[in-house]
Amino acid sequence: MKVIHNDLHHLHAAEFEFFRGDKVEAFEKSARADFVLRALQDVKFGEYVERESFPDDVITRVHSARYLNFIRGAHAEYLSLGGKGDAFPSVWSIRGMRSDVEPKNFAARMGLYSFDSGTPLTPGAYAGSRAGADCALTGAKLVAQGERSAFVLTRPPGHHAGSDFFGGYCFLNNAAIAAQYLRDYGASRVAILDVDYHHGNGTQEIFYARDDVFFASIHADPSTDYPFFLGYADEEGEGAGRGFNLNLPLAQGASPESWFAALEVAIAKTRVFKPDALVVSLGVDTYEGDPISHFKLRTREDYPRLGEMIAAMKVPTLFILEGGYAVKEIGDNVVSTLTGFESK
Ligand code: SP5
Ligand code: ZN
Repeated sequence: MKVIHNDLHHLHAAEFEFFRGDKVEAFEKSARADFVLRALQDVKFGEYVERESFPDDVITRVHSARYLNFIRGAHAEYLSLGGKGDAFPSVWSIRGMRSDVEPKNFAARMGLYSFDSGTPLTPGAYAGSRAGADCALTGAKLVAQGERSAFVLTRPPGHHAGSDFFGGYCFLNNAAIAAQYLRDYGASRVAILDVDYHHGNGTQEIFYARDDVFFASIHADPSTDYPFFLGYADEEGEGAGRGFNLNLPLAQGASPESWFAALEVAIAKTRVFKPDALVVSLGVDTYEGDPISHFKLRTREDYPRLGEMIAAMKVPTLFILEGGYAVKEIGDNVVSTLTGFESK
């Protein structure tokens, strides 16, 4: 399998995040990607392909130009205003307030373009994320040109970032950007399967009204888990997109058996859609030892089976790394999934 590694991911490295008002150690650590890389190398998995640079107009197929312009210059602007360290939002535009007008005030724009205070805007957040998007596009291009599969080893993750907002450790939605590229370069229908513990609210928002990109997600019940305000089973898409969004929320503590039963449903519905290409938002925060999540998937028993079940769809597949915060085990969980895929 081709592997595209984001060589610039370490430009984004937060020390702290906010959790319920407390400053806590950041969970989305730069070591995450290093452990995945080492685990791949330990078993000599994959052929490495260099990141190619793509122009901004590929990114603005998914993110608004207004948002991209903001996020590109946001940290420098923060510093120029006397800010120190990482920037965090503190005020948000909520229901009944304006989001069409972009305020002059920096804090106001931080709030306009975000939905939580747990996503530190570091000095390198944009550069690291933009390189990650290029890696996702490099992978999408390989798949569009006929590769059976590729793996994008990147961070920060992407699936919580929407058309014009960051959050959930995500700034640019790699999976959405890759899916759109596949649509623009040959695929008539693209499916996105999101197996991260958290609902991929950004991806859902981006494709909610569309019938050419099917989004299926297995995740913790939003009534108890982040991102809380999206991810319920009754969200089926809107307009032309009705029927092309599938949410399969599960209770905290869900067993591997119930998780795989949900995966069977997601895969069955994806097959009916007959995608020309598949993008997998591969979060391994479903792992039993994850420090912020509450599912129970196991390294040797479950992740290979996930890979095998995806392979059985026989659709060209692009895997993109999302969450997974058990830093020491993240590599084994990813390798187990990808080797499971390759075994079929
Ligand atoms: C991509 C991804 O997996 N994003 C997840 C964002 C989750 N943000 C909320 C984190 C809440 C941390 N809870 C800490 C509990 C420690 N006991
Ligand atoms: Zn997650």
